[in-house]
Amino acid sequence: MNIEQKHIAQHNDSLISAHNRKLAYLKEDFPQHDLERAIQKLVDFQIAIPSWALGTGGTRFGRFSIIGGEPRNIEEKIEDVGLLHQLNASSGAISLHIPWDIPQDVAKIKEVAGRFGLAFDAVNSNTFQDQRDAAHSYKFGSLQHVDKAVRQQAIAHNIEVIKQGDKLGSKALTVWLADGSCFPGQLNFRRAFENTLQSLEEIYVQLPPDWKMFVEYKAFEPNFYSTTIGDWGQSLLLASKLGNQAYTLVDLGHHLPNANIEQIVSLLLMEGKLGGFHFNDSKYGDDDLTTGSIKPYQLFLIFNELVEGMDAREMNHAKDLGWMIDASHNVKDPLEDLLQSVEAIMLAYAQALMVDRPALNSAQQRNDVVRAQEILQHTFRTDFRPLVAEARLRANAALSPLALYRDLDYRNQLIRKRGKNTTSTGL
Ligand code: LRH
Ligand code: MN
Ligand code: MN
Repeated sequence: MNIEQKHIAQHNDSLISAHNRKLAYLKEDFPQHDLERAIQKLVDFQIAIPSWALGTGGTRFGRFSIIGGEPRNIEEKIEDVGLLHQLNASSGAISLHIPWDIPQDVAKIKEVAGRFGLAFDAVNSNTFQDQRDAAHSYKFGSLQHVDKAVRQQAIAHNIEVIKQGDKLGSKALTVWLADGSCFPGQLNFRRAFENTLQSLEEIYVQLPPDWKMFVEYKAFEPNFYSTTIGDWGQSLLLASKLGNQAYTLVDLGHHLPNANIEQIVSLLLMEGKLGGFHFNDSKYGDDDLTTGSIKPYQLFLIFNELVEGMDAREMNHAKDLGWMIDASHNVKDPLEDLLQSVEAIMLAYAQALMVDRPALNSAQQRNDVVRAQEILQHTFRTDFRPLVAEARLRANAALSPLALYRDLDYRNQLIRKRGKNTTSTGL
């Protein structure tokens, strides 16, 4: 399904005078050059949507398919991302998870993606669930497993995922392992780590030369005593040993409580080993809530380090890292939730772009703690939403994507087309 350009135009017409008024306030307070630079960067910035977030998610305590109209196959998942991209012009890619997604008809999948101008971001492998008909179980791990046959099965799966992703035009493999242990004594840590490294090496050598491998870490869950790639140190160690195509991936929900994620980001960037992000938000652990819904200041501080560090290394903000959402939950229309997440990410990025960096540097050099804090908080508390909206306007998208989605009653259109009782794969 497509949104007609005339609906976007009518929607924008109805909001344009209020929008221009808000933008004019910013023009009074900030140099035109800085605003224009930020708007252009926002136009260029794209965030990949995870295929597994498009249906209503759930937890091990239940899954409520209350929405309806959820995508029934990859083509429909791509169409949903296409819809988001038409609304916000910032969701120009999809990240697949194999075998939750089984890209059978590659030509057709590429044709649908092409219709919406979508790219395929990192492909994700899955060795945290047993697949039907699999010869071996991952109950005691996959790439770390004590039995070489199990490791080989997991290695072969990852190589297969690279092949599938390559056909679609993906340029990265994300490896997240549930491997670890639940009880002291269960695992020999050193051997588990060595097995994991060796297994990753066998996958790494199969990467096409222009591909990256993202090594994702997570502190706990599903294992509750140890996780073999449990933090950024373990991930960085693996990525460094593997080589310059391997990077650390930061999922915001994967840290122990109160971890200083912005500092982790800064140091990984400094080392040239930051691969990308899985954006989400959380209050307790890996809650996978809407990005920016719980800790928006933290999100801004992360982007503040990203802009500072990427500029220091003369990196391309839009292209040199993988920007992906990783969220899945029970209570919202997933498409509305994703619009909110993308909006929150764009806003944090806009805020970080607008930080008075020379003034912040100077305050830091003078140990003027109060001034440094004031600079960051002044920017965070300024309403830069009109900059994000202006970027959308210039990219022929909607000034208020969520409002237009609701005005067009899009969910009911999807329900009419796909039915009420739809299920999709995913967590
Ligand atoms: C693990 C994780 C990882 C998986 C995804 C479904 O918690 O963040 O990225 O691939 O969730
Ligand atoms: Mn993740
Ligand atoms: Mn997670």
